[in-house]
Parts: sequence; structure tokens; C-alpha cells
Amino acid sequence: MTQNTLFRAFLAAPTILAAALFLSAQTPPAAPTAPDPATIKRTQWFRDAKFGMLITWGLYSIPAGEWKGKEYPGIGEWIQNWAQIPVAEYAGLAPQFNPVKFNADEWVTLAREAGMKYIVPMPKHHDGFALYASKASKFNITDATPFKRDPMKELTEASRRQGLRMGFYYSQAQDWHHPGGAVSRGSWDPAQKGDFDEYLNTIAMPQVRELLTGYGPIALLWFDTPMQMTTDRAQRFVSLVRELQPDCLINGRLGGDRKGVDYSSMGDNAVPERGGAGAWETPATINDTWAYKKNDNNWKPTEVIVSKLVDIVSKGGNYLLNVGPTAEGMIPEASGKILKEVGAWMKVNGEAIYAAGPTPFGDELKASAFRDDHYVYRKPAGWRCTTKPGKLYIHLFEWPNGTFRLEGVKTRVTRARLLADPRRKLRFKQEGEALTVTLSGTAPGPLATVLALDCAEIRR
Ligand code: H79
Repeated sequence: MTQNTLFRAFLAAPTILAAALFLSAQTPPAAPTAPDPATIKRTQWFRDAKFGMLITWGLYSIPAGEWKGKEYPGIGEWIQNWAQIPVAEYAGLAPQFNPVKFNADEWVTLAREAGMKYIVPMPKHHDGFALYASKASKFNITDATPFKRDPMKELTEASRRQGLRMGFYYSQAQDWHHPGGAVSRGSWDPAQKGDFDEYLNTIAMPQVRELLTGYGPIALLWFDTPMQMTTDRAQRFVSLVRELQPDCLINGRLGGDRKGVDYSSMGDNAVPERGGAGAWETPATINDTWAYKKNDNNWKPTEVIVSKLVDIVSKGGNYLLNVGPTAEGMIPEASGKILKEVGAWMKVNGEAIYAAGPTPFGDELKASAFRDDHYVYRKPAGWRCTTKPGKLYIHLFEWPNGTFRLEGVKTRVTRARLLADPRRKLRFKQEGEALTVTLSGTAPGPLATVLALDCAEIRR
């Protein structure tokens, strides 16, 4: 079986077949062919960055998973769809949106401390509400809420001050507020009816233009759920982006024939068994929702987050990890704690992550594809490898009992050390293509231990 068939088979396994088909349709695996030189150049920073923060925050953060006393089990930002809330009634949330505790610098600081290199806040999700000063629609934070500030502007400035790149998530096709926008599971309010192209021309395209002209250089646009996005429609977005900001990356969920897409987006919380030739990214949650839900406390342990990051980087991808701030503007404390612990690990082991290449081995990746479903997550097992010129980094998810043996080493290893404890003397020997490293004592820490091997060259 090829990687692609394996990944599809894996995606088809979950019980809700409709959702699986939907996900595989929206997220083709990493491009099998090598990208063109212009794309390689444009995506260089992205491929080196490896770790970013998605920020899901909007009117849906107020109900936080509950509507009229009923709790909805699905992802929080979908509450209007789950509860079939009429457009006008949902818009009634806007006058209640007053996130007085929002502080852009604090959010960016947390991302930076976690070791993330880019942030992707959300100027518009499927609910159609703009979290910036939009002229294309009155349904926006400065016109419709008592808050009046423009958080996208504040986040742009904070990320620039702190040296992180910033992209925008923008729901180009689904819009449950503006007439004509696409509606998953069918419209539930006549106010949603309209012409899709009219919606694109009057809302989506003008808003993308606003976002690319009012906020300085934007690192990437993160489109999602490309319902009704024909090649023709998708290409109009590509032309607009290239006209306004030629260096801005376009993620893999724009739709159409994907021409002009800079990198592949995997399914939500989905990691393939192996990466492809081009850049790719997995968007993922820390608990089971993107937007804040008051009763979702199913936080993945830091150990799981670190091993997922390592797994993804060893396959050549990026990890876009989500936070869901509260309606008051606070990132949940549990998320903050986990991200700071990841950051402490990155401080010690970052040289094995940033700008690192994928594994030259591959057998260790067998059956390592995963997609986290509600309340079920998989922790990568065993070890993973990342590389740099003259370096092999072995990330051990479990501390071995005395010795670690690596097969298929087609290079001469000249030095072995632990990034977390560089003074610890390590004995190693090579016999043919087998390397044995003696690892006595206990692991230097509770998270993945990185064994850094200096070597002459890596033959593949
Ligand atoms: O922003 C987050 C999600 O809100 C968004 N992507 C991430 C980053 C997202 N939108 N849609 N989806 C993810 C996929 C949704 C699939 C489903 Fe359904 C919607 C499963 C059940 C309802 C449509 C109807 C597909 C299957 C049945």
C-alpha cells in the first residue's frame, strides 16, 4: 500500500463515515511531487518554524458549549450550527462581547515562551463575525460590541514587537450569518439563503482584501472547509493574495485544484504515517474543542503534546496547536501551564526541532498515523529522528533499559550526548550499520530525551 492509501484507509476507519469522508476530501495528504522553486523559497521560514499557535476566539466563546441550558458535545465554535440558532438571535451575542481582560502581548508572550514561531488568530470563523474593524460587514467587533477595539490590530503589533510571524484564519466559504455563505448540514434560517458568488464578492473577497491591506505583512492565510469552492473561485483568492502580498502563504484548505496552495493542511488533529515532498501542517487541539468550552477539561498531558510535535517534525511537518481563550479574553490556565512546560523542553531541545529535517530512517514510523477523536488521543510510541547537517537527533519517548540500539546507520558517529545533560558521558559502539549507545542511570527529565549524534555525513 502506498502512503496515501494508508492515510486514507486510516481516515476511513472512524465510525462516523460521513465525517471521515468530509475530512479526507478537505485535506489531501502532502503533495507527492516536489514543489516549484518559488514555493520552496516562500515557505522556507514556515518549514523552519515547525510550531505555531492557532487562536480560536469569537462570539461562540460566550456560550462556551452551552445554549439555553443544554450542553452540546461538539466543538465549541460550532454551537450556532449544533443548536440551529437563528441568525438574529446569535447576533444578539455581539452586545455581550466585552473581553476586558484581553491583552495581546500576554498571548504572544505565551506563544513565544512555548517556543512557537507564528500565531494564527481568527478574524472570521463560520459564524461570520469579524473580530476586526471590517468595512465590508457591520457584523464586526468595532461596530457591534461594547469592546470597540480591534484585537487583530493589537495582535499584529504585539507579534511584530516580539518577533513572531502572524497569519489569519479566515472562513472563506462557510458563513452562517451573511446571505449566500455555505452552511454545513444545511441552512436553518431563511436569512442564510442567497447567492454564493454574491457572498464571495461582497463579503469574503473584500474582507480578505482588508486583512491583507490593513495589517502589514501577513505570513499566511488559513482557509478552511472549502464547501462550494470550485477551482475558478479558489483561483480568484489566489490572484488576490498574490496581488496584495506575494509572500503570504496559502494553506491547503482553499479548495479547487489547489494550484497556488503553498502547503498541505492535514485533517484536524490528524497526522499521516509519513510526510510528502512539500511543506505540511497539522492543526490540533490541546483538549477536545477549538473554542473555549467551560466543561471541556480533557487536557492532553504535556508529554503527549511534546511527542506529537516531535513525531510531526520527524515527518517534515509543522504543528499548529490551538488555544481557546474565554469570552473575557483569557487563555485557559491549563493551556498556559502545558504550553510553558512545552516551552521549557523547547529551550533545551529546540536545536533538534527548528529547521530540522525529517528522519533518514522510517521503519520507526510504521502505523504511526493518527487522528484524535473526541476523548481519544494517541501518544506516539518508541522514538523519532530529526536531522541537521552532520547531526542525527534521536528523540526517545521512553528511557531505554541500559542500551539503545539503532539499525541502518549509514554514517560514522563521532560523538553522542544528551541535549538535556550534555556532561553525561555516553559510551557507544558501531558494528556495521548498528549503533549501540549505553544509557545508564535515569532519564534527565519526564519528557522526550534527545540523544544528539554527531556524524560524518548522512547517506540515505
Ligand atoms: O476551526 C476548527 C473547526 O471549527 C474547523 N476546522 C478547525 C481548524 C472545522 N470546520 N469543519 N470541520 C472542522 C469539519 C467538520 C465536520 C463535521 Fe460534519 C461537521 C462533522 C459533523 C459536523 C459535515 C456534517 C461533515 C460531517 C457531517
